[in-house]
Amino acid sequence: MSLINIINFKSLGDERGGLVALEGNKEIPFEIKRVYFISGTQTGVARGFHAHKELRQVAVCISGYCKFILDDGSERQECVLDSPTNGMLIDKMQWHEMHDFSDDCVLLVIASDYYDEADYIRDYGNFLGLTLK
Ligand code: T46
Repeated sequence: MSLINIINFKSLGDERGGLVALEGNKEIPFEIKRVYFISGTQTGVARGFHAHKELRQVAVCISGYCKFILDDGSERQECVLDSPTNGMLIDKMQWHEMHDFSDDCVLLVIASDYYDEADYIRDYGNFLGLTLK
């Protein structure tokens, strides 16, 4: 089973430059409650290392690239995000790690809910325990 679910966004760009429009319950398969972005990442630094109990997210590299690892507790799969017209769904209960950020990487993340630390599972052992239930 593929854990990697890529959504191809329509490019509305023309000779003046690129443009991608994302709307909730359309290109993004949920109502959008929050948007954040990660930038200025240092070489060799990795992020993530958690899963969410309920949150669903779509990650888009709007500049540069980075590598994602998704893990459902029984399988780990890798994906490089390197295009502003590709979004990757991070579903609930998918352990995710981000590695190998390019210097120019800007990672935009669109989320289905407001920030809630209680929704994070930051311990891999706890995550594995919950996936076995
Ligand atoms: C995720 C991956 C893809 C907030 O206060 N509000 C927010 O909306 C976010 C996203 C983070 N924070 C705080 C929580 C931490 O104190 O910012 C700090 C850094 O967050 P964290 O270490 O969780 O960052 P990443 O890059 O490991 O993970 C982030 C998201 O937190 C997470 O939900 O799925 O990006």
